[in-house]
Amino acid sequence: MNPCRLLAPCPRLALALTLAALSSPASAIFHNGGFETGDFTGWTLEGGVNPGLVGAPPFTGASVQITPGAAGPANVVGAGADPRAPTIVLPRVGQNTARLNDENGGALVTRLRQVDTVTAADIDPLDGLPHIRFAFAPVLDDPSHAPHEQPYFYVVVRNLADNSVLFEQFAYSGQAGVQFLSGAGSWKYLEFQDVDAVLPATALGQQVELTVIAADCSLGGHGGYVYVDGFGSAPVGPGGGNGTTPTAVPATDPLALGLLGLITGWIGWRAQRRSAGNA
Ligand SMILES: [Ca+2]
Ligand SMILES: [Ca+2]
Repeated sequence: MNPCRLLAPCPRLALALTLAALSSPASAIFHNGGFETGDFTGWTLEGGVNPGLVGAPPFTGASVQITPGAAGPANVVGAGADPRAPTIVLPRVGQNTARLNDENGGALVTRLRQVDTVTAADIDPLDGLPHIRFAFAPVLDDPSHAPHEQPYFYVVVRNLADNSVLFEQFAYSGQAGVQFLSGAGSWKYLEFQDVDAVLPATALGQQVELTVIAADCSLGGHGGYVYVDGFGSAPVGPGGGNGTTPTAVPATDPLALGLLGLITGWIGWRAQRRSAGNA
């Protein structure tokens, strides 16, 4: 909303900049984190072929192998139903949600990546620490292959300064302990899961790399994909899609709200003084 319509007389430039800094999540982490451009602007799409995971469960990022190749399938979707995952509601937030990989086989891997810097705008005032938040919903065929051959989903946030893992999550289709829902046929899925990764205070000012991977089964006959949305430091917002707008952390900051009240009060006081002076 244009602050000039909220605050009359129109605020001075400095005031406008202050308000923008307090209320805008634009400087928060990840460009186009909600895919609201309708495409993958700001992101790098890569991929290749899945030769299978290395080692035995529990798998980690070290288990992931990708034979280099063309970027895997990916698209941005709006409102609609998923025939393989009937209770998933799309889009997750805003008007668009990304879908990495697809229902077809081919042992393809889709990898989505973005590097960005953690700033003070990513600090959640509730705990004073930077956060990375997003929502994901994997939809994976479950052909009951060996675990290392199953379709899988993997997300990791690394600190590029020392390559340390700040957060990672891995699940292969049918993995024990993961509460998969039964979809159409042999498909398994999760409804949207909200992730809130708390970063250490030392991450401030450092570059982090977010990577999301969705892989078909390594034998070539079965597909899998993952919906992702709402990448940023702010809470992803209420579910259900339908144009829901993400909630910005700074907007709920009591300090910001208090300052906004003070500024609004000051403008009202000046307007009163002016009209009193003109009378
Ligand atoms: Ca979105
Ligand atoms: Ca596929």
